[in-house]
Amino acid sequence: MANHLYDGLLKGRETDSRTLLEVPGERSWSYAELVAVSAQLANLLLAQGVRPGDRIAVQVQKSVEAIALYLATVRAGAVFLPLNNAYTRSEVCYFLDDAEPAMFVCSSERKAEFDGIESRLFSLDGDGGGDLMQAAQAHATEFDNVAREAQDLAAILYTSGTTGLSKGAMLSHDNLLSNALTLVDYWHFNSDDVLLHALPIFHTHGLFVATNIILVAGASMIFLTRFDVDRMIEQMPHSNTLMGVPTFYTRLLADARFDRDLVAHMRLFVSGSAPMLAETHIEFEQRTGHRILERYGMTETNMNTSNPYTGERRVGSVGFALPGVDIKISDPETGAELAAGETGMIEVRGPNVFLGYWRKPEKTALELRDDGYFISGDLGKIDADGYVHILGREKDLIISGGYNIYPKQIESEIDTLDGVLESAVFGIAHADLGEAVAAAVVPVAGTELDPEELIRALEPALARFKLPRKLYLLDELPRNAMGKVQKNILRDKYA
Ligand code: MLC
Ligand code: AMP
Repeated sequence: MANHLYDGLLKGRETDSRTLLEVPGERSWSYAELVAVSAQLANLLLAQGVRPGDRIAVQVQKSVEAIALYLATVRAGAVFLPLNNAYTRSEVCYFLDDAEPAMFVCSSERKAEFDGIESRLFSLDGDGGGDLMQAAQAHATEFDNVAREAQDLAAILYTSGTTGLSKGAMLSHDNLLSNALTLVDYWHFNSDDVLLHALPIFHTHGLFVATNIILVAGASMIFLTRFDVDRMIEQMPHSNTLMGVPTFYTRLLADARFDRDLVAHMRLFVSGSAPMLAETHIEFEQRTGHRILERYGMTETNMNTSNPYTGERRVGSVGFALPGVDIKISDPETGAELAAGETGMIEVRGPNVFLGYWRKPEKTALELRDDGYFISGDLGKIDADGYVHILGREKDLIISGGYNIYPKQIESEIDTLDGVLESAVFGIAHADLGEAVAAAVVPVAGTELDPEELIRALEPALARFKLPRKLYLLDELPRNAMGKVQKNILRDKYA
């Protein structure tokens, strides 16, 4: 039956014996093989009673089987809900409570923590082990897809939007497919391309941009389970395109083996998810002769803007609104549209813009206007040539190595610790990660606190990438006349 996203991604390539994925040192997977495994998994989902619209929550290591599970979920008409594998048990509990998934797939280790609490619990490990694939093997390698239309829900990705509370962004089949089709065209992807894939697959960038594009183009990818400079340099000669966060590029540039000869054959380097410094763009071009193509996206909208494939890739800009996407700049206070060149709130409208936040209509109403514009929380301007520039963020957010970290969550955890009166969490410049987490903590009067111990005490609650890398003890937090904490003062002081 017609399944909007699956049909658009695979375009009848179900029996194609060409390589889709190559896991270096292990094996290659053809389109046909991955499709067959996804059929077994889709049959398993149905046999487990999964119904159209049910959520499948997934917190697993990056693996080919995890990609098959994504496709299986789409084929079964269910909703894919990937979670960062660094999330702690307590963070995962929040998502499971909120999303009420019909099934939770996690590592064998995590499964042991949830046994008896969650029903329909399966394990999938990085090497394909665990009981999910065992159970799937009993099922047929063919599957009659569940019918799904353009506006049906395909995925939920948790994000904190412009506020600070984690909300599930609901993405439809067409949100994902329309964006992948646009990007294949805009970035000239075709079936000869080989993408070096080193991003995690629990976020928009690695899953919906990188993977969906490769599927739509009928291309292939070299699938690295994580970013590692040695492996990147080893595999670069076998690929012709790369997508990464700025940290990928600064780490490659820090290695002398990454030179003009190594990348002479490369067709395209794309960067996004975090701002890339002008100096990185310039150094990259000087070293390699290639200019990185920077684009701008978001969990709620997939990709919004991109520098052109041909034509000037303007350093310091995230390029033009993609075809079919409208970008406007508005006054953050009044919402009134501003003139070209003026700085304000970036708003986005188009087939890429999500359906709203899962079970939070009041939050959706605050960020998604009736006329379809999504209020991004990013501040910027559109220059006279139509290039969009991101100039800041209104949302209180730290982007560290491409991961979004919401200060409010960390402050709430710090404030529960014994001896803490209050805290403020902010980002400080970090050469490798772009920004790193720092915290200013005010002890209760007369209490002695130890910064290292405070950080350790946060470990059960927070994924490790969110832990403050610096923690300063202060007598009081800087506040303005309204009593609001002035994080800019903290940022400047500890820069
Ligand atoms: C890992 N660590 C981080 C971190 N990643 N700390 C802060 N920020 C990060 N991003 C910490 C770990 O907790 C660990 O701490 C230590 O660093 C080493 O862990 P690692 O796993 O070995 O790290 P590494 O492999 O070096 O990972 C760094 C990275 C990775 C930059 C390669 O974070 C990464 O792949 N980032 C990409 C994120 C991404 O895909 N974002 C797209 C979001 S979608 P300890 O204490 O245990 O030693 C989006 C929309 C859009 O934004 O526009 O695309
Ligand atoms: P997320 O919510 O994880 O999808 O992160 C989206 C946010 O990442 C955006 O709202 C921007 O703040 C930021 N972002 C993505 N791409 C870029 C870019 N090229 N330059 C600057 N910021 C970016």
